Amino acid sequence: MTTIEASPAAAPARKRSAPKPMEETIEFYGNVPNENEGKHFRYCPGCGLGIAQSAIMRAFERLELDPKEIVTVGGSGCYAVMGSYYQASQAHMGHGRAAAMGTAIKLCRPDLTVVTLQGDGDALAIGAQHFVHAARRNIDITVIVFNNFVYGETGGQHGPTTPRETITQTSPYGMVENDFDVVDIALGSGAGYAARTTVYHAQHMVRAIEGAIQHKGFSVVEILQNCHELWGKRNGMPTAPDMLKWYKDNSITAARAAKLEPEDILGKFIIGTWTGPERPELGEEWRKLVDRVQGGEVEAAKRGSGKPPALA
Ligand SMILES: Cc1ncc(C[n+]2csc(CCOP(=O)(O)OP(=O)(O)O)c2C)c(N)n1
Ligand code: SF4
Ligand SMILES: [Mg+2]
Repeated sequence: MTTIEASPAAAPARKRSAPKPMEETIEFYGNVPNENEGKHFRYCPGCGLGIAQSAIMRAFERLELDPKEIVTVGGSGCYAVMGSYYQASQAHMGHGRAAAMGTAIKLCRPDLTVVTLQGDGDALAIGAQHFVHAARRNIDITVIVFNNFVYGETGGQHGPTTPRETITQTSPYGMVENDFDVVDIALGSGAGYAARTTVYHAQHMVRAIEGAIQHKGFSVVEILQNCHELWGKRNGMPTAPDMLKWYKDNSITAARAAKLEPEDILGKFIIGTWTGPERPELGEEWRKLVDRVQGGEVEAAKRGSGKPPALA
């Protein structure tokens, strides 16, 4: 993976209080939608989505968010049920549309914390345009991308993040296409904060999500998440522990990567957080515009200033 140059960000300041026992966190932020849901968890045993789901709850807790102030917006994929496991409002969108719905919710209710839950296929194939335009507009939402390298829910077809030469249901002789770098796309489209982490690095994942939610503006967290069932089994890692060990052995921090030669970081997962330049946030700009228009500037605006614009 290559990540374009941006300022590596410091991890957000940690709270000094000890973490609460996980049972308390689940009690406060978790939810069992109905009796049947409670009896079986929807993910395959060992799926990395469970670890990611817990990390998101931990980040909510560290930020002391009230569940009533959180909205998750889910796309279509194995993670689509995740929103229903939280004590928070949720919207379940058509495939790829979560960033668009998140934008709408945040514009109407700037007081809410909006977090989209999306897959690599959802966010970067069918939903790619919504992703890049939400970044360009710099709406204050957090997009979480569960990157398992495939379309899991539909059987493990290749997608835009499938690594070259790997085997999927639809690339049985090896993937010949190049893959997207989620962090590069986010920063290149205008995100002010982007992070990459893995389900092996649970504490790092919590801090990356925490930093993203704290960031005022569009933020993205790419979570490398094991789908041992549909990707791992086809690529020599048939179990969840196999894949977690693979993340452990092949991840290096952005700070370390910066000191290495390009050939030494080939094929490695560079984990860390990056920040882009500060840009105006869409919701604030809209509210300023509404104030101006309601304040009687309409006619003056129509006439224009008569001068060429000073481009920002
Ligand atoms: C408009 C539309 N096209 C196709 C589908 C079928 N579909 C459901 S989930 C999915 C892929 C999901 O992949 P990803 O977002 O990576 O999530 P994963 O299942 O891997 O967690 C597809 C193509 C759909 N639900 N809606
Ligand atoms: S198919 Fe893969 S991503 Fe989907 S629940 Fe199973 S292990 Fe997880
Ligand atoms: Mg996927």
